[in-house]
Amino acid sequence: MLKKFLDLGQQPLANSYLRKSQLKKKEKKLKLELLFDDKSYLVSIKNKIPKHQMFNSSYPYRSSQSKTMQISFRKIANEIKRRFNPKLIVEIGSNDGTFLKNFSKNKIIGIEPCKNVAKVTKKKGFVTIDKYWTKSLARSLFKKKKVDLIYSANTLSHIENLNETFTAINIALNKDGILILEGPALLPCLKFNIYDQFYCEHIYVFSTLSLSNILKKYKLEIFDLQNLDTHGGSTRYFIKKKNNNKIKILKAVRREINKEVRFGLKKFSTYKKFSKNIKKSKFKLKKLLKDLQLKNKKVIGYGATAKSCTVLNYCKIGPTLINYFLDTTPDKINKFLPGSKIFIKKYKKLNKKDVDFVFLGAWNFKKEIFKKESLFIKQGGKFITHIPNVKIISDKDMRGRI
Ligand code: DWN
Repeated sequence: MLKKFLDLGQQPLANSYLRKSQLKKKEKKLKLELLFDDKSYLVSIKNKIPKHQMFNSSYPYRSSQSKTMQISFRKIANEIKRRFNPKLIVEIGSNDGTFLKNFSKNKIIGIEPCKNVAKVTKKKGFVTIDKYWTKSLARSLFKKKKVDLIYSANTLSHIENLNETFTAINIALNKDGILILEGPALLPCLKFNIYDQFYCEHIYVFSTLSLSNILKKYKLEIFDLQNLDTHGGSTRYFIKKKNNNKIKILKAVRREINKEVRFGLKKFSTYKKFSKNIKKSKFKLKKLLKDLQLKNKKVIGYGATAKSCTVLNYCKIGPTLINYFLDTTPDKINKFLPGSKIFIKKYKKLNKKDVDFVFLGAWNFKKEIFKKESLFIKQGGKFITHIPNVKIISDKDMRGRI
C-alpha cells in the first residue's frame, strides 16, 4: 500500500531555469508528495511530470561541472576495465560524457535523450544515440551483437517506466553481462535529512531493499555494491542475470540490506520521523536567514542545483534572503532559479569583501568547494548548510572533519 509521508508543497520543474523574459509567466508546478510502498519498500513521488517536459533539448545539467564526479567516473571506469574487461559497453544517460570519455570510442555507446547534451559527445566522436532507453531501441541496436556491460549513473531514479527499462536491459545484455547502476541512496537521505534529493526528476530514490525487489521481476540480482560519497550519499550496484552462476553474491549485499532493515527502512514510522525532521529543518533555515537579514549580512548561494530548487521553494526563500547564486554551468548563468526566481551569476572566486555568508546549494560537493574557496575561508567568510542540520559551518568543520 502507498503511504504519503511528506508534502514538500507546490514545486516548479527543478531544472527549468528562467530567462528574464519568463519571470512574469506562470510556471508549471507539481505538488511534491513523497510516498512509501509498505510492500516493495519503494519510495517515490506521487505526481509525475512527462519525461519530455524534463529531459529534452534544453536540459542544463552537466556532470562535467564537478571535479568530484570526474574523479568518481574515472575510478569506476578503471575498475570496470580491470574487473570485467568488457568489449562493448552501453551507458544509459551518458550526459556530457564524463564517464564514457574514459573508454576508447569503439568500446562504448552513449544513450542520451537530451539532444543538446548528446551533441557534446557526438562532437567528440563517440557513438551517441539521442533517444530514450526503450525495448524497441534495445532491439534495434542489440538484437544480434549483445552488450557485455551496461552502466547507468544517476539515471534510473529519473525513469518512471522501470518495466520498459529492465526489459530493454535484458534484451541488450548478453547472458554473462554485467549491469552497474548508481544513484542517490535512500538510507543517507533518511539519516542526514536529505529531503532535497526529491524533486520532479527523481521519481524514485532506491534502497538495496527496494531495488532487489524490482530486479527479481527481471531475473536480475545484485552481487556486489559500493557506498559512495557522491551526491550526498550514493550506492553503486553490480548486477548479473540470475542464471549466471559464474559470479557469486558477495557478503556486502546482505550486510547492506541488514543495515537498511536495522535503520527501519521497512517501517512507516521511520518515514514519519524523517518528515518531522524536515519540518524542523525548514523552520530553522528560514529563521537563520531572516536573522542574518536583520543583521544586514550579505548572503548568496553557491551551486544552483536542482536540489536547491526543492529547498528554496519548500522553505519559501527568495532574493531578499539569498541575494543571488553563483554557478559554473553555462546553461544556468544569467538565468533565474525556478520558483524562487533568484538570479544566477557566473561563478567567480568568493571574497569576503563581496559577501558574508554563502548557502551551499551544492552541499554534496562541499569538500571540493572548501578547497576552491580557501581564501574566502581565511578571510573569515562563512558557509551555511542545511545538511545534515541547519548551521553556519565553523572553521573546525571546514578543516576536513565533515
Ligand atoms: O540526478 C541529477 C544530478 C546527478 O544532477 C539530475 N537530476 C540533476 C542534477 O542534480 P543537481 O543539480 O542537484 O546536481 P549537482 O551535481 O549537485 O549540481 C551541482 C551544481 O553546482 C551544478 O549546477 C554545478 C554547480 N557547481 C558550481 O557552481 N561550482 C558545482 C561545483 C562543484 C562548483 O564548484
